[in-house]
Amino acid sequence: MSRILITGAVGGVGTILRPQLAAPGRTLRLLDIAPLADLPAIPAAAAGRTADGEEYVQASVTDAAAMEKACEGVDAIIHLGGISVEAPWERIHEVNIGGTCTVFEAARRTGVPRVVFASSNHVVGFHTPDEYPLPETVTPLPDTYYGVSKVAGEALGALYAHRYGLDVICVRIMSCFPEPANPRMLATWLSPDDAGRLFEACLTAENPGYRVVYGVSDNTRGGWVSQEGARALGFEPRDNAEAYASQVRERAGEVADDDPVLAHLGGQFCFPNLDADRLGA
Ligand code: 15L
Repeated sequence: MSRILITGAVGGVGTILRPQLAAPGRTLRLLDIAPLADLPAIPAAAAGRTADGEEYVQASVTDAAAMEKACEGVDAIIHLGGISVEAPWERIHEVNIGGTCTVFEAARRTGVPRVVFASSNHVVGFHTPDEYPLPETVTPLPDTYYGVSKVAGEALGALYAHRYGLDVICVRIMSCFPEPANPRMLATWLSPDDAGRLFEACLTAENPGYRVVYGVSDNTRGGWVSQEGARALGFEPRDNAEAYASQVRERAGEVADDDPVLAHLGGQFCFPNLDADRLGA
């Protein structure tokens, strides 16, 4: 019997991973600040894949006592919880950096041996196409406060791995959505099934120690980042966003090679008008 704690389970990636990671003999302990009523129903396409049990904990990743309690009896944590886009610094600092530190500390105190941290491509957002494919070891160039928080999360993971011996895998997720939603995602899409395979590899790889990997499908227009780190964990991507190319073209039209959205890996997150203190202005 294994028990996996998933923080941010009600969010987009949590909703994708939940049916993917369900398996006989496994309990998913789902944690989110949202009430249980907000937990989406398992999609029909995933019917038949069920965990032996699901448990629900309503708590914030910033609540140290609640996180320690949520970690009891847990074999691994998938830490997705936090703000998933740009936001004012105070919020990013409290929830993404503070919350991630709280999660690692709760894991250490309760003896959870493995944490899989949902990092992001926005850690390296300001890198440019002439540098592709970016290796896992490339210098971080975050494109937002959000990206900075993911750099901090990876650094916290390194600290907890090297100082306390936790296995920590940081997955720089490219674009994990049910389908590619725009032309950029024809290069950056991580399909739900590939996300399931990748996170399963992160949960089961033997003695990974500290790793940073990119999470992306085998997209024809990809090649922006190295797949070596993920493959070394045993992940084999099988999906390709190209299957959705005509659908995306119909919706969004063609995107020229010199479109600003393709100028940097982080796409729109690199646009000068994305000012965290004027969001929605
Ligand atoms: C992310 O890290 C975000 O959480 C998500 O909303 C997308 O913007 C994704 O990156 C992406 O770059 O497509």
